[in-house]
Order: sequence, then structure tokens, then C-alpha cells
Amino acid sequence: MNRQHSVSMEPFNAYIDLGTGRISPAAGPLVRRRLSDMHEAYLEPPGGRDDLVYEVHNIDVPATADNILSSTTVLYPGTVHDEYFMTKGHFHEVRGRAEIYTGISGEGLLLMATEDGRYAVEEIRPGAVNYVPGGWAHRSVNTGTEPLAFFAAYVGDAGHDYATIEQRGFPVAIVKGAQGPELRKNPRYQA
Ligand code: PAN
Ligand code: ZN
Repeated sequence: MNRQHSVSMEPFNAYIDLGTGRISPAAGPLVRRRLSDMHEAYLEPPGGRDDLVYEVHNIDVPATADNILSSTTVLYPGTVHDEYFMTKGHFHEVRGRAEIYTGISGEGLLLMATEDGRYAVEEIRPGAVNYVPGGWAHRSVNTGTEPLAFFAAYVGDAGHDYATIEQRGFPVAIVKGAQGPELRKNPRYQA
């Protein structure tokens, strides 16, 4: 069969600074999240603090199933009480949509959870490729002392469901222990 697909885009490059994780020149919108955008995410609220927690540098393509959306996230080091700085975390609105992360710089953990309360933790570091299957909510956590940067790519129609995590939380939190990162049960978690 000789079906022709209508061509609607031109090929292009984007450039990631492998030191900082930033994409420059900007290839799409930059999202910045501060503690005030996510104070309910931490086990204990951050009080009057309003630190910049992370930036998402997007590569702008239409959010359709024909495209692959991608971005880098730069997650700054820090803690709220003893809980490491982290992203809001989300399910994909289209639950079956998978995602790939790959570490660029710094060190951290990727916390994942299903709606029925299973969870998994994998490291994010340069060279690690994290495969997040459909149905797993995901949140990244900076457990190091430098910014954590990673690249993410996913099917364009996935969408982001933040509300489910805002309401139920993740089953565990990642906190700074005497020997390094530890998991702590989230007492407010609702399966
Ligand atoms: C990532 C995340 C990014 C920021 O690109 O969107 O790390 O985290 P939140 O979206 O949870 O604030 C991704 O998983 N996209 O689907
Ligand atoms: Zn995602």
C-alpha cells in the first residue's frame, strides 16, 4: 500500500546544556514551581518559605498522539523540614501513557505509585534511563547537594492529572536520614 501521510512539521534540533540541564535557546515555555505552588505536597508545610524548587524547560510541539512531548527538569537541592525538594508529581490523564526519564546531572530518586497503593523507587543519575509504565504516578526527588537535571519524553496526548496526587498524596515520602535517603510512610495517604 502506498499511503501518504500529510507532513505538517519541519525537523528541528533543540540543545540541552549537559552541565545545567537547561535547554537554550528556549524551545518552548519555561515552567517554574515554587514552594507556594505545592505546599500541600510535603508531610509538613514549609511555613512562610517560598523557594524556587524546579524549572521545566519544554520543547514545544503539538500535544497530540502523533507527537512526542519532551522537556528537561532542573530540580534544585533543598529540604522542607527533613523532606527533600521534589516535583508535584502526577498521573497521566490518559492513564496508559508511559514515559521515559534519563538523568543528565545530579542525583535523585524517582518515586512511582499506582492508584491501588503499590509504589516503586528508582535512582535518577547521569546515564540511568527510567521507564515509567502506564498507570504509575511519578514524582522526582533531589537527594543530592547539586541541582538534579533529567530529560523526559512521553506521548503527546498523555495530559497531566495533578488533582489525584494533590488529594491522595503518595504512599511514602523520601526524607533525609542519618545514612542518606529513607522512605517514610505518608500518614495522610488515601488509597
Ligand atoms: C515531567 C514533569 C516534570 C515536572 O516532565 O512534568 O518533571 O513535574 P510535575 O509535572 O509533576 O510538576 C513529566 O513527568 N511529564 O509528563
Ligand atoms: Zn509525566
